[in-house]
Amino acid sequence: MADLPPGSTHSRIRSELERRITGGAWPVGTRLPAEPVLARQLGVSRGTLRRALATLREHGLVEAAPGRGSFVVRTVPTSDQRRQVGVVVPSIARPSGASLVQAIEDELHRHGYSMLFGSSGASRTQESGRVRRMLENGVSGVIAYPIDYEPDVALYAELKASDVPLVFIDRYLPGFAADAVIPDNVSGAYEAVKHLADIGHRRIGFVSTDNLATTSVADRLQGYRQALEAAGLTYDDELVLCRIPVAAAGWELTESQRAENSNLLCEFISESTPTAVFALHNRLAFHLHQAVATMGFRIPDDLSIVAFADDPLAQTLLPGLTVVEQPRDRIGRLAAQLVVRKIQGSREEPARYSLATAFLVRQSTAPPRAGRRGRGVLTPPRPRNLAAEALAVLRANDAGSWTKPSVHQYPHQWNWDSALVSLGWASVDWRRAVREIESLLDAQWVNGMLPHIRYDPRHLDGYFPGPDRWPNAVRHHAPGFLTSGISNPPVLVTAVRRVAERAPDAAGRHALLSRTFPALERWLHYFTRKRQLDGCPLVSVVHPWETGWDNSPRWDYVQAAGLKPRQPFTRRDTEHVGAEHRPEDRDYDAYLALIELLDSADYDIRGYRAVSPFVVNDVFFDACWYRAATDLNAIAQSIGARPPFERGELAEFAAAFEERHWDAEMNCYFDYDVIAGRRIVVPTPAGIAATLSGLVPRELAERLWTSYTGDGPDLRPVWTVSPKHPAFDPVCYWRGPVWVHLNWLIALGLATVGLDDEASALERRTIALVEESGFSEHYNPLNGRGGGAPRFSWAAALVLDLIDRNGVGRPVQPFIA
Ligand code: 9WN
Repeated sequence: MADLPPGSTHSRIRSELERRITGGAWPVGTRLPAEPVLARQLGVSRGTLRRALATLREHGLVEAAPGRGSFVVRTVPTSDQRRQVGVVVPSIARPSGASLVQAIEDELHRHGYSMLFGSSGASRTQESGRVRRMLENGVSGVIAYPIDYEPDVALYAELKASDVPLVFIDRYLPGFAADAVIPDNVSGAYEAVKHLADIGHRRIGFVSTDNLATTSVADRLQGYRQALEAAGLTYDDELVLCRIPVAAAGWELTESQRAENSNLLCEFISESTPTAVFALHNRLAFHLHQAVATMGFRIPDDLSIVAFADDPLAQTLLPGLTVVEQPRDRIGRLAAQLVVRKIQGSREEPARYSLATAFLVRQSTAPPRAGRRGRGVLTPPRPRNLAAEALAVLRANDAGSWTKPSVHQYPHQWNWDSALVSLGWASVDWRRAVREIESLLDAQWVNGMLPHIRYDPRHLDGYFPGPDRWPNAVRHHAPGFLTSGISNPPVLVTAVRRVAERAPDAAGRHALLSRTFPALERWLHYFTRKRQLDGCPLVSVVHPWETGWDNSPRWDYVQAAGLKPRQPFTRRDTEHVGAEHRPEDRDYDAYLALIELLDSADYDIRGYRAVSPFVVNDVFFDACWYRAATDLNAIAQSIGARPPFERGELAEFAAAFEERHWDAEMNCYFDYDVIAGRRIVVPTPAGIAATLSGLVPRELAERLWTSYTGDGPDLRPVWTVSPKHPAFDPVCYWRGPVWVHLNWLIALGLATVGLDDEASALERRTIALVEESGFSEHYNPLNGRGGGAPRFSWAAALVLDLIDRNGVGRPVQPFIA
């Protein structure tokens, strides 16, 4: 006998026959076996079989032709006979969705209906695909939980036009007349925020996802505003964080989504200083709870949290969360009743049913602690966990084996950024630091050059200029890479030496040094062999981007020459960062024109020099090179290799450094314009960073430092242009702002010449600046405010390094040979 479904014998036989028909085993036109045969096959009496066949005839599936037997006439029962309702929600995997669907299914069943379920994911195509398939399958009505962002209004309009009963749950589509069953979001949020105000909170934050057009989100925001108003509090944009993508607010997050959330939330709490927060839902409350724990905050002592509860799971994870409870069961049941009523012919006008929520006060809310009310009083209640915040930044920017300087602004691997970032990784994950270094070396050119950008093919649209602007670069490196055609200050060698010092054991240290040594040697030799002109041993730098100090006034003379590139271009760098923080268009004209000249000369220094106005001996670059050479000699010694730079060669370099960079009249080190044969006399800390080389005597270094910092006794050090210089601009990039990595390098330089107190004071002030303003690309030296791209990797990495060395107070160890 066939394997029959459970139930009464007659209904089991009916289901089995129906399965054969709807499942395709008996297509339309099939003649059913004669009754005695079929009854025998199924192991039932002819009477039972007849009753089952009668039901199939009623449902229009089978017809009897007198004298010829029974035939299949259709494979899908007509909709009113099928008694099925389609239910589409974004995901059944969300616990909140599951309980709603459960309530709907129960209620439909009570009315003699079954449920056809579909999940729309977060996609409009999936949403309409699921609903259309349900209609094809003959559902008589639809209950829909529309997707976030842009639900398919046209699809729902079609349903209405074809008179398919439709009920929305959880949210509604503004301006679209259909039944909707929702929680009373406005009153629920109102009650929660009023509770916070009633117990004394004045700085109440709102933390939400970024789908503000979704009615449930908009309504909760409205309730928040109304409660503030009722409590006599002013709505303040600063206290509202609505930037978390819906996909990043669930339970199943990637490591980088988790880090990005944590970062955003920590930044919000430390910068906007709320004493209490209303969270859009309890998954966000959970993320917030975790994020503030990394800052050393306790709930509710340091921060009260209340959330709209749409997910029972959070209760088990966060015992004691004060919540607005959603009447999920009632929402599901009412939606099912409404759709059934409509299917059965009710002509009621569409209406919105807002079901009352319940407010449950548990342990996550308490009156604000004395001294924590209002801005200014609150620097975080207990020491901020700056290291955890820094690590969250690194994790958010982590691309696997290398780190983006900042997610949106710089989506590729940059040379000196990655080098310094490896120091941050070394303090938390040594192997990750090694990967950072090795991935950088992988892109080395055949001639030894280490490019300033290694492009990530997945993000070519995200940054200008891309590899197409360096067309001849492909001839110089291994296939499969995309790189720029210039290099960067060689701080990597120093970084490798420091990372090696942190190795967990001697074998690891030796392996790292001996693996990287040949590539580092080839790179430093590239500068002396392929970048020397006129017998001078100093490095000929060919592009402002190569110096890393792009629009420093040190290079203004090139931009003033009015260079224009041949190919037109569109800048992308001001899409995420204000134009006031960035170079000007004429700077970009010069940058692109220089690239064209360099690429046409196939990256040959002599060919380029013949056509370009820009070839410099950059004092900062040369200091980095000299330091790198001495560090590499020390590395060689430690692995038993021959030191690559002989005394004589170093002495010649040192003499040229003195001759070209020292300006006796101005008493400072400056850059040298190789084309014009003159010094570029612009006072910037590049002259102080000359100390990195180890070539500057202590007394002189002290004078340089005192004189430079003396220009701005009340400013935050180290401004990248003297405030006394006409080009000084406190917010524009390399024309005044403070940079964490530069401070770090200058502190290293000061320590190198023995100015330990100055070095550690600078490190302390650098940490204080980051504590004050977060991990920015750069900072205004007048007020400390962050500028440029946010959540910047080298700021985070070097703060980690400083903290790890207990650097607050202890200077970086210079260890120069
Ligand atoms: C061009 C990545 C880099 C830094 C540079 C900084 C800036 C790039 C740009 O960002 O330069 O290389 O597009 O502005 O000037 O020092 O390495 O952080």
